[in-house]
Amino acid sequence: MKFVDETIITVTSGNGGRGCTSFRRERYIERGGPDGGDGGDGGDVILKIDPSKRTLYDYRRQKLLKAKNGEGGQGKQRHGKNGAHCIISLPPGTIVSNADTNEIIVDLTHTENEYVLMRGGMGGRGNKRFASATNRAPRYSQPGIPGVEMRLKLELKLLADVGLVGLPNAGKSTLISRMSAARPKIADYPFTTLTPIIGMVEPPFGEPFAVADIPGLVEGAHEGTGLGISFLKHIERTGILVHLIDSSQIDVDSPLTAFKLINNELSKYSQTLAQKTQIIVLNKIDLPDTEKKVEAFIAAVNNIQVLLVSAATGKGVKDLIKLLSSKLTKN
Ligand SMILES: Nc1nc2c(ncn2[C@@H]2O[C@H](COP(=O)(O)OP(=O)(O)OP(=O)(O)O)[C@@H](O)[C@H]2O)c(=O)[nH]1
Ligand SMILES: [Mg+2]
Repeated sequence: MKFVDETIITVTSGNGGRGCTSFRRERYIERGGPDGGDGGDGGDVILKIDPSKRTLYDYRRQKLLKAKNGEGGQGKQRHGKNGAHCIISLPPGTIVSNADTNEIIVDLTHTENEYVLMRGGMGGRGNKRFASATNRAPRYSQPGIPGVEMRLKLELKLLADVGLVGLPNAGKSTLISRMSAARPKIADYPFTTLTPIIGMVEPPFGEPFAVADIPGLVEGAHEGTGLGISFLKHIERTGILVHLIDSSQIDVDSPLTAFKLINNELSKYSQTLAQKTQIIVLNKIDLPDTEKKVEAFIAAVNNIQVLLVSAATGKGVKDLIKLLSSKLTKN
């Protein structure tokens, strides 16, 4: 199972500017020679790896990207300005192909951090360049060469940045549907989620990030009980785990039972998972009688930060998104 972010964009390199036809016109100088300058070159389309990017999100919105045209040449041999390049910053791992032929152009994991995809059109030559012994006053210059348009397919295998873990029914799928546009199945029976789902979360500031919702974990998950083990590997490479707990199910006499059970499964599966940054989130705080249970839990984990949310009403979810975003940026 892989999660793929994919989008198609259209890129265009800049047109070359026109060469200029012009003659020197100055007082006291009769029949001044040709002095038309060359047009500027059109801008290139350049692909660049930007390690701070994690998704192709920007290019879902902005699908037309164009380099600037070169400016025309002018009299007095003035060269037209070259057009600005169009620089497309992409996250590491992006595979770029020709959307019409599906041919892979470049895999941005295996390349230098900059790749010139298309050169801009060359500027045309001004008439000055055509002057020769036999034609001292050429009355022509070249037009610039037009830029080229191309449709590109961008593909990125997404690695989730955040993994949601918890018992079945904790509300993981409800939470991901609150945080992102993902619409997993939600129901009041355990094991509703059967395959991992990924959702893109857009924080108010900063880069979007990917959250993975996996099936609920149960005791013995590391040995394959429940849907268990095959899904834990999907969250092994995430930066952060959100450990979600149904606050209405907390037993005040032994508030950490569910929390410990899950952590035990994680550490039996792999130390990498066990040692990940974990954000503890108590869910369903909209339900009656959760206050005492929440208090008991907080007292039992002393000093560890605990967030309170209701995935159902959305309460606390913004704060969770902000916290995750800031932790990911620091990583
Ligand atoms: N009252 C209340 N109910 C919630 C909240 N979050 C989830 N639920 C309910 O809890 C039940 C389980 O929610 P899911 O999101 O399917 O739980 P899950 O953790 O994804 O469960 P599995 O996929 O089986 O592991 C559903 O009936 C949800 O409507 C909440 O904040 N408040
Ligand atoms: Mg679910």
